[in-house]
Amino acid sequence: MTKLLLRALAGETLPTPPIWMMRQAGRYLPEYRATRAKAGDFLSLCYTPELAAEVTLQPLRRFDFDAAILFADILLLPQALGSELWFVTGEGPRLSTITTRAQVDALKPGDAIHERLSPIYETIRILAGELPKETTLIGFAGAPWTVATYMIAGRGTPDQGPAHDFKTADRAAFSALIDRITEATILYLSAQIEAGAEVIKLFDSWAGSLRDENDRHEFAIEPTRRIVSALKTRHPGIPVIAFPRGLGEGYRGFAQATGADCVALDNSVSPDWAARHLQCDSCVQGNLDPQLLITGGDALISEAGRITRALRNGPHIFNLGHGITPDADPDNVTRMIEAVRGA
Ligand code: 1CP
Repeated sequence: MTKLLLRALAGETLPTPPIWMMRQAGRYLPEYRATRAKAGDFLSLCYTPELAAEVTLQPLRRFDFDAAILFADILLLPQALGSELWFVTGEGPRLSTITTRAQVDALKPGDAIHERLSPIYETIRILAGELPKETTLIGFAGAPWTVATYMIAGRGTPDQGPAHDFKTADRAAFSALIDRITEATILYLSAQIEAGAEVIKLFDSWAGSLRDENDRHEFAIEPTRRIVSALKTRHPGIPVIAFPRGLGEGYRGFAQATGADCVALDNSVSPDWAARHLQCDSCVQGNLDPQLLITGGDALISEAGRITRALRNGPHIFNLGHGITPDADPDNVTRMIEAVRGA
């Protein structure tokens, strides 16, 4: 196995960690903005395979990354299940809301998703043919809890309040929604792997708001475990990176409980803590504060070096604690990579 990212995910400790960045294809790159303008809007960009493949490849032409992440969005799956989805310029995504059991039951069956999502599989096929041989292709989906928060509220919410309210008002209906998303996610990710994705990442961006232990077990850990287990049964050896953002101490044991090969860290936990408590169980990815790619300077160099050194005695993938922001300076990405490789 020669690809560095796959070696780290298999548990190997490497002299320098593989590097990629969350949202590495995005608005901080002028070439991304140009291609998005050509597509017309964000969803057309996601659903036009040639253009989605083009923006996936753009950051690799500038930066020496070890991985490419499919360009798509976690909200395409709800759309394929029957939610309406649109983007409001300057504000973000909007979906039709789910507030009743009848609406959960009216969602399309999991195997109906492929019709709408087939352009995503085509993007992956294009990428699999075009990526340099040392670059790993990452496919992804949202984890069921995070996807459910958007399907229920119809938008991003600061405290995921509407999803918590639905869970309290009708736990059976809420569980049914989580099950529907879980089943569809398994089919979606299997199709991504069949098209050529070599690693899967599950984004549970709002896992941290599941503060009750039973809720966390039932709606963050268990759906992730089911997805990982089903993917590994269908596609033995497929590595999975889990990103249960905001779990803090709860990151401990997450890889073992879910079967994930790697946990991705936000920037709320320290790399020294992660080296002590997480690297014994799995590979660790993260956790540079994306703010440092705006501000740059010595703080960026020293923090990138500190993370790299703290995690050097176990399997590690260098990444950010969350996505790079539109106001980041691309030159700071180059400096970050140099700092990691020189640490
Ligand atoms: O204007 C634009 O060009 C749209 C900005 C944008 C981009 C570049 C959105 C809208 N999605 C994406 C791409 C995207 N989203 C990727 C592509 C691969 C890459 O990383 O380069 C990925 C993996 C995602 C995942 C995603 N979408 C998450 C999970 C990760 C995270 O950021 O926490 C979430 C929560 C979304 C929903 C979403 N899509 C877009 C926005 C602005 C949001 C957040 C909405 C909100 O919470 O209010």
